[in-house]
Formats: sequence, C-alpha cells, structure tokens
Amino acid sequence: MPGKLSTDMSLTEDQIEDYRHNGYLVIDDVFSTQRVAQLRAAADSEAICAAVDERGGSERTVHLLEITRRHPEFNQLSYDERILSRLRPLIGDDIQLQHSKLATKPAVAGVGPYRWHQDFAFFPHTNTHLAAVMVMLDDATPENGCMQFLPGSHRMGLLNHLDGDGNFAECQERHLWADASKLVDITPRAGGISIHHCLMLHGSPPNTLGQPRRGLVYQYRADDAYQLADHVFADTGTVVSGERRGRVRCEEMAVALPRRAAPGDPYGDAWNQIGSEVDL
Ligand SMILES: O=C(O)CCC(=O)C(=O)O
Repeated sequence: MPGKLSTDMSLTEDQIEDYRHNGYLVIDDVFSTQRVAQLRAAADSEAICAAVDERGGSERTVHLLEITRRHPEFNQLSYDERILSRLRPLIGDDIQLQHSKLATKPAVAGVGPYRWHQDFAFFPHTNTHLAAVMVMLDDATPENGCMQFLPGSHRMGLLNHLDGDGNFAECQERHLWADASKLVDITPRAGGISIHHCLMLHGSPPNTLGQPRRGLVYQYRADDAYQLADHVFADTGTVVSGERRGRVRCEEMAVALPRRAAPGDPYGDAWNQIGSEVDL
C-alpha cells in the first residue's frame, strides 16, 4: 500500500548524514500513482518498446540510453524538483545530467543479473560529485532483481575494474560482495527513488519473479566535475539546475581510464584527449 506522498522535497539532516556515511538513500512515495502511470505509459510507448526490443529486451536486461531525447516525459522528469531538491544538498546547486537510461529486467525468470561495479569507473571525472537517481516504475524487490549495495563502499575510493588483460570489466574485488550479510537490498516501491554515490559498489541479481522490473536512471553530476573518459551522449552536459560556471574542481586521486576492446575506440569517443590521429 503506497504511503502518503512526501511533501517535504528536500533532505533532512539525518538523510544527508546517512548519505555521507552509507553512500545512498531510498525514498518512497516521491511520485504519485498518477505520475507513475504517465511514466509507465511512456515506457510502454511504441518508440521506447521498439528500441528496447531491438536490443533484445524481451530476453535480457537492457539499459536504453538517452531516454530524455527519446520521450518528452523522460526529459521532463530529469528536471523534476522532487529529484533536484534532494540532490542539491548532496552535489551542490549547479547540476548537469551525465546520462539517462531506462533499466529493464524483463518478465522472464532468471534474467538480468548486473555485474558488481562502481559507476565512476565507467565515466571517471575530475571529482566524485556525481549521483545516480533511479525512479522505480515497478516495485523493486529481491525477487525481481533489485539493486544491492555495499554500504560505505563509496569511501573505499575507486576500485579496480580492469581484468588481467587491462580491459574494462566488472569490479575485480570479488571478496567485497561475497558476504551477503554485508549487502543491502534496495527496494523502493513504484514511485519511490534511490540515490547512490558514484563510488557505491553495487550490482543486481537476476529477476526470478517473472514480472518486469523497470527503473529510470538519471546520472547527475556537479557542474565542476569534468569528464575524463567514456561517451558523451545526446543529453550529457544538459544543465538541469543552476548554471554552467566553467570551473573544474579536481580531487586528488588516480583513475584508470576504462579502456574497452573496441577497435578505434579505446577510451570512449570524445574525452580521450588524443584528438585526431591525422597529422595536420
Ligand atoms: O538495472 C540494474 O539492476 C542495475 C543498474 C546499475 O547498476 C546501474 O545503472 O549502474
């Protein structure tokens, strides 16, 4: 039974402290049943379904990127004050979108484990003021493959995601999630959200329920976090709060660039700082 819609749109001091300590928050009843119905209708629209199907979405987990450019409802949601007012205490007033996606786990039992990782390993920036918001379109449960987090892991720094050949892979520190008693299931109901720090170590088990689990993921970043590698999507850099100030803040850390095996695309498509290979 959904609770009363949360009218307090910011975070309490306790929630802010919780986020600093544990690296995540789960907040239920952020969006009304009616708003969830609109978002589900968008997810069920012909264009979105076709794009998910094209990527094998009836049989496997699909992360359909650039959803703000694929449907106006998803674009509008990226600017929603119910989200942004909760993000500002965590990453500041000037906020950009880094990417957006629809994360599906289809109604096929046993489908869709997502390997353990830190988001920041995929798209390192000059600082770690990035946070992902997942807006649930279905109740997230352990049975339908909800995300699992290792609380406090955002304080471990960036962990190794390169396999023995130096290619980008899942997190290599497998002992960290071997003890299930240290992990938490992230189970917002439909209309609820989770927010997690870009260094949160997380994964998700398969869907064993045979009912879909869909979430809209918005990865946000502070305006002063400058992207070092990986892709620039159609909506990367969209200012959703405050303004673009043209200043970069650097945290002291070393990051491994997420080298992928794709020929001609070793570090992503725009931020590799290698430039043209043609001599001018
Ligand atoms: O869809 C999932 O369960 C996993 C999503 C996730 O880990 C991510 O987007 O980083």
